[in-house]
Parts: sequence; structure tokens; C-alpha cells
Amino acid sequence: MKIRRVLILGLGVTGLSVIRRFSGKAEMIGFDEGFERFSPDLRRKLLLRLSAVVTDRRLLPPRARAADLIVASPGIDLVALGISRDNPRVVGDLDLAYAARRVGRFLAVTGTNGKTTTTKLLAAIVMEHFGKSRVVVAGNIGTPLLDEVGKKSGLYYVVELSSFQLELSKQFRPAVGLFLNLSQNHLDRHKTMTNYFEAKARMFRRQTPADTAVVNIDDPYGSRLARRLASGPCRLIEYGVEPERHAVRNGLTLEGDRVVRRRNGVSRPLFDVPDPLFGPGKHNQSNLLAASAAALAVGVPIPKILSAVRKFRLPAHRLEFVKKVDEVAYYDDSKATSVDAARKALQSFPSRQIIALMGGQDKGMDFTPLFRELTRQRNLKYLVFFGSLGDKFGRLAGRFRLPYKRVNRVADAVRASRDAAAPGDIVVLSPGGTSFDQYTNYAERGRDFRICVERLK
Ligand code: UMA
Repeated sequence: MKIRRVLILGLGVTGLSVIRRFSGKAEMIGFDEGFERFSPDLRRKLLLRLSAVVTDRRLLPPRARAADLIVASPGIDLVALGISRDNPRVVGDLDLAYAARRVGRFLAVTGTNGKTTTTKLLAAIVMEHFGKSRVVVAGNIGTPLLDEVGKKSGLYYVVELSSFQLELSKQFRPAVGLFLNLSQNHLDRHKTMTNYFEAKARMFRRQTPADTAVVNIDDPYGSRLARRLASGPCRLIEYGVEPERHAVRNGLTLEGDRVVRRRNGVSRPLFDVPDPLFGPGKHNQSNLLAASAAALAVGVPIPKILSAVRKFRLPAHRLEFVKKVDEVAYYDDSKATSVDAARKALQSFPSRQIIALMGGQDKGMDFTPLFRELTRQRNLKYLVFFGSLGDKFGRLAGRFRLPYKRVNRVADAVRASRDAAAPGDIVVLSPGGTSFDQYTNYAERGRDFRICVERLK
């Protein structure tokens, strides 16, 4: 069918990429409830390209009925707008990009935590072997996919995908799909963990025997997915860093500090985990295994994997070392905006005393299990709570008799942590909540933390 009229839901970075794609090819109508807050310059530019902009969802139904294609940005909750995902005229940017691609291979990463790190690591490894000009990095990481496809053939698209993007996908089929983990997040939108899991699992639905699924079986949802995929058509590669708890039969695991490949339970050594690795904690070893398994699946030789891993640096605000002040090491994990991300940071320094800075804005997550676990974590010295989650965290800490202080801002939290710390301790900002109560985004919060730490001396 000829597409004459496109309705674009959301005019953020995704919406703008959709406009670029359909410019001069179809009439475009935009929808954005935040349009009035855009800069005058952006509003003017959009009004030149679009034949109308709808800013009120009550005015949307006739526009939706008249459109040949409705393109939804990931942040748009279609259910809340009364638009069915099953409507064949509804599409997400992922499927649009997939349809527009030239011959090339998609390596797609999804999971609640570690997506960006693993995407960047995998991209660095694939670039090391195939060359930078053959690798595109895009998706939830910040660069809309649509802007990156269709330019050349023979590319490797290393893409980070969110549940929001996958939920809408009907055609997308990655040559390699990676499932890292799943824990409470975005429940305001998905409502149940099952819905959230099924959104992510859609990534593997259309895979064929030519495709590979790389799945973390340390994660309960990962092992559920692996069981499901074991009887499916794609090639399944498991991985896990807890061999004593979850035995990998076919895939990558650790034996001591060595990465081994198991085939039907038989191990073959591949390489030693580089020391030091790009970041602390088991979760970084897990990210290493995920990226290595995916790279091996597309034919990257081990020496290339190792040289890329040795050069790799963690993306900013992800358990990033900031500075030592009076022999106390400060880490910025501002990106940790879920229960599980905060948990991982707190478990990353088993041999040190930890002071954790937590807070931010609530996403409706249940932190009770985390606080219960903290009562058993012997190296947890002190908790400092800030922002709008502070009171909720304070009540939980009180209930579980954990030592804490409630402050208002990150700057106060940094000062409180300095007062509580002794040489050799670790102070980690790992909020658990989003930044939107006091900042525009997690990066701004992380930068503020850094500045406060820099000022300590
Ligand atoms: N809007 C409405 N009504 C709504 C919701 C949004 O009108 O009910 C409008 C907003 O006013 C805004 C526009 O929609 O102008 C934003 O659309 P969007 O939220 O889809 O954001 P984009 O700017 O297009 O960015 C999206 C991803 N955002 C989300 O999934 C929320 C970006 O991921 C992604 O980098 C980008 O596409 C490129 O692919 C960000 C993210 O927070 C980093 N992702 C979540 C996460 O990682 O946890 C999933």
C-alpha cells in the first residue's frame, strides 16, 4: 500500500528520525504532549515539516483513523492512548529500521541492566576485527536506529534495545540476540513482570537456525528463556558466571579466572579474564562473557576479543571510579535506577566497607527484598538517602535496623559519607531511583556527584 499520511507519536529523537525518513515522501502529522515546552526554534522547524501537530491526546483518534501508518516512539504508551499494538498500521522505529536495512547483521542486546556497557563492549570487539567503518552502534543507547540504516551493505549493527522498542516489534530478527537479565523496572508501563519479560522475549521470536541467541542462565528469567529457546529453531548459547549454582551445558562460563567454552558439558579453555578487567564485580564478568559469546558467534577470533577488552573503558556513570580522598574511593553509579542495579553495585566490593548513597525518584519498585538482603551484607557500613525516595528508604532502613542518614541533596549526601568513612572504605552513589526529582537525567546527577567529590579536599 502506498503510504500517503504518517502519524508520528512523540517528537523526541526518535520522532525526528522518523521525520527525516519520510520527508518529501508522505504527509506527516506529529503528536507530542510536550510540544509547548520545545524551544521556539525547534517548534518552528517542526511546523515547517509537519502538516499538523496534535498536543492533546483527546484529539488523536480521528488523526489515527486517517493515517496509513502510525509510528510510535518508544516512550509512548499506546495502551494509554487507546491505540492497539496489533493494529497493522502501527509500527515502531525498530521495525521501520529493520525494513530499511541493506544486507547486514544485527547484533541486538537487551536486559534490564548492563545493556549499554555490553553494547559498547561488543561494538568495540566487533570493530577490532571488522574495522570501525563496518560497525554501527545505535538504538536505546541514544542514536535512533532509523538514522543509521540503509547507508551501506555488509554492516554490523550493534544495537541496544529496550522493552519498549521490542514490545512493538513484529518483523525484527537479529542474527545474534543477547538477553542479559531481567529485574523490576518500567512496571508503571508494563504492569507485570510477565509482560515485561514477554516484551524482551519478542526479540527471539522470529529467529531461524541461521541465528543465535546468547542467554544469561544465572538470571532466573534468562534460564526461563533458555528453556523456551532450547526447543526452538535458533542456536542457543548460554553463559553464566556462577558455575557452582547454574551449570552451563552449551556456552561460556568461568572456571576460576578462566573463560571456558562448554559443549555438552565438556570444557575447552578460551582465555583468562584480563586482570584488571574494565570494571569491578561479577556483573562485569557477566557482560564480558555475553559480549565474547556474541563476538565468537559472528567469527571474531579470540586474540581480537582480548585486545578490545583490554582497551575497553566503562561508559560514564556506571560504577565509574571518580577519585580517592583520604584513602576513601568514590564511585559514581548514577545510572543505577533500578533495585537490581543498586544491588549489583553494593555487591561489587566484597572485601571493603561500603557507604551507599541512595535516593532519587520512585518508579513504583519494591525495595523491601533489597533492604532485607542488606541486613546480611556484613560490609555495608552506612546508608545515606537523598531526594524524594529518601523517606521511603528511611522507613525501610528503620524497619530493618540499618544505620542511615536522611539528607536532601546529593551534595549533603557526599558530605555525610565523608564523615562516616574511614581509610580503605568505598563510597558509592548507586541511587536505585531515577534522577528526575532533582535533575534532568542520570548523567547530570552523576556530574553533580563528581563535582561534590572533587570539592571534598
Ligand atoms: N511523549 C508524549 N506523551 C507521552 C510520552 C512521551 O507526548 O505519553 C513525548 C514527549 O513529550 C517527548 C517524546 O514523546 O517529546 C519523547 O519520546 P520518547 O520518550 O520515545 O523519547 P525519544 O527522545 O524518542 O528517545 C527514545 C528512547 N526513550 C525512551 O525509551 C523513553 C531513548 O532511550 C533512546 O535512546 C532513543 O529513543 C533512541 O532510540 C532512553 C531511555 O530512557 C535513553 N530508555 C529507557 C531505559 O533505558 O530505561 C527504556
